[in-house]
Amino acid sequence: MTKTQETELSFPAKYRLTGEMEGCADEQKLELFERLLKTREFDARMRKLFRQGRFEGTFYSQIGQEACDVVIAYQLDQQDFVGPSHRDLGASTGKGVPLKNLAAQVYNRVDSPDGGRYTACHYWHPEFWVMNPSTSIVMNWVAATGAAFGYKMLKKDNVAVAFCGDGATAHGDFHEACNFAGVHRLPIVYVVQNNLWAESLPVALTTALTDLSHRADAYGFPGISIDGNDVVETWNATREALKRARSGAGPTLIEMKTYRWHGHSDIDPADYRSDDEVAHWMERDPIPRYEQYLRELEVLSDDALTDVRARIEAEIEEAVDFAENSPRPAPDGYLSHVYAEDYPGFEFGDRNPGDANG
Ligand SMILES: Cc1ncc(C[n+]2csc(CCOP(=O)(O)OP(=O)(O)O)c2C)c(N)n1
Ligand SMILES: [Mg+2]
Repeated sequence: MTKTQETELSFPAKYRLTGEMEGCADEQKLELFERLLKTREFDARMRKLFRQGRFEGTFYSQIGQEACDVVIAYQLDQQDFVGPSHRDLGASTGKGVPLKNLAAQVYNRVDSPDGGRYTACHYWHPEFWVMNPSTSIVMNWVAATGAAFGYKMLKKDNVAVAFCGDGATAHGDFHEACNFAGVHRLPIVYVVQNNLWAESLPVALTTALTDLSHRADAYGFPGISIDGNDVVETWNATREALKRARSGAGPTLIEMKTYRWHGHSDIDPADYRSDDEVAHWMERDPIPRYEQYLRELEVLSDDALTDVRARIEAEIEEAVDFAENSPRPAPDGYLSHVYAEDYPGFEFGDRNPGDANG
């Protein structure tokens, strides 16, 4: 595993991207590339900062899987609901959440949308309609399904998108959410990121299925399996599923085959995997494949790439600075957002438990 985080254009010819990205203008193709690269670079920077001891806890790297959530999130309207899980930085960056809010979340500082209360990488932002991921995995599917039900009852043409991993598909909440969405033909797209592992548990011990898209068969809506490291295929499949949801035709489940390059979180050396397996997936890195595709289309030039990299670098610097200068949450704020009213036996003092930052 000697490859650096930098994207490299050398990859086997069989992974070259071809075909049209339906309904995607050149400016959108380029903006999507910028969001993908920004997600990669921000993640790589946070991993370095964690190793330098600049923030506590851990970090859940998404490197290798970015296309799975950036591509669909990029296509959403502001008021479409997003239910991310613990490895879904791209669900926020794809939708345009500023990096400074995300950095403050990683650092657990008061300027994070959660006021510094939650665990690392549980990225969210209320103004962008990205929900706070749930600690109990795949609860976000139940919440996103509820949001989709709300959109339907209110006759809005918004959609919801929920993300999870392969391991989460064995959990009861996954099945209850799918069942309800199938019965009510809800406007929702479910994305399963099959990265072959749930912590150290291989997918073969989670399910006897080869393609997790077959999970949808039990709930009466379509399921498809795609290469989640192929931006073109991911764009077309998610675009179609979003169209289907918005038109009232109901849910779609998309299994995206992908891989996380690093451990479950950054305290996991991931020595349960073989070097060959990791190398095999690094060759299928989604970002250089897409970069090459854009170069062949003459949508991306060397000069444009220099500008993109400079903008990303500046936003990351600003975000790190913002997080490092944001205060830690005050200790006496720990009970805020827990009780609607003062609870007998607890002393809130003059602090209003409803205050955002305690
Ligand atoms: C209900 C529940 N069980 C266990 C955990 C601990 N846990 C957090 S992430 C995770 C692995 C999830 O694997 P997967 O769904 O494949 O997602 P990935 O981490 O691979 O992205 C586990 C076991 C949890 N948070 N919630
Ligand atoms: Mg997994």
